[in-house]
Amino acid sequence: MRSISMQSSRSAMIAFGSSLSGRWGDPTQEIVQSIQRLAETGIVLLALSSCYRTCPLGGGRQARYWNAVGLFASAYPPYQLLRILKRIEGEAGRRRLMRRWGPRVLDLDLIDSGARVIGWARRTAGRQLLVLPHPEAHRRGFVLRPLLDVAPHWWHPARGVPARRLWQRLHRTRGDVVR
Ligand code: A4P
Ligand code: MG
Repeated sequence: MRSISMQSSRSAMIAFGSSLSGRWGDPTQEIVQSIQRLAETGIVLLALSSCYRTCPLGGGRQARYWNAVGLFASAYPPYQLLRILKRIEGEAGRRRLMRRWGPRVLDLDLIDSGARVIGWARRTAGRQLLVLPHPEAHRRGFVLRPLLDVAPHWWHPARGVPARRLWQRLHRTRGDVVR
């Protein structure tokens, strides 16, 4: 596993989620192909977590998700990274549905970029273009569990709490991640 300091402005942590097949194949193929697209853009994978089978967060009957987290090196500033992630979601065939947290071909969330804190002071003011760390990451086992595979010493930059403690707290109350 190659490594990078999480404080480095070049480090980026990306969470992958998929519950539907798309243009590139089944959910795990969607994730693998998206990593290939990131590499073509110069966003280089340093470490990839296991792929976890997870219970869906969101309403209605839905298939389980596949989730993973990757640690990357990239020269892009965070807004540009987010734009690239949205473009790749589109290339994978993701369509925007009205329903929030509905099933999806590919979801690419920027969890961390160089330990920057962006948008947390105004978090209650509705959806924002970019919030860093991702505003829900600390509440989600399907992000925290794979994140610990690639960055076991990661601290949440806005909350000042280690990922391991966030995960332990969550795991005690829910147990929503299945390998
Ligand atoms: N946005 C702000 N900050 C960020 C960031 N750090 N990373 C904005 C990514 N996006 C960020 O996201 C909505 C808006 O958030 C974007 O316009 C972006 O500018 P989206 O990906 O366009 O839409 P979404 O994903 O449907 O909405 P949302 O609320 O972000 O959903 P999530 O949080 O991505 O969750 N269950 C399991 N088991 N596993 C999953 O992976 N995923 C979801 C979706 C629901 N249930 C799941 C899973
Ligand atoms: Mg998303």
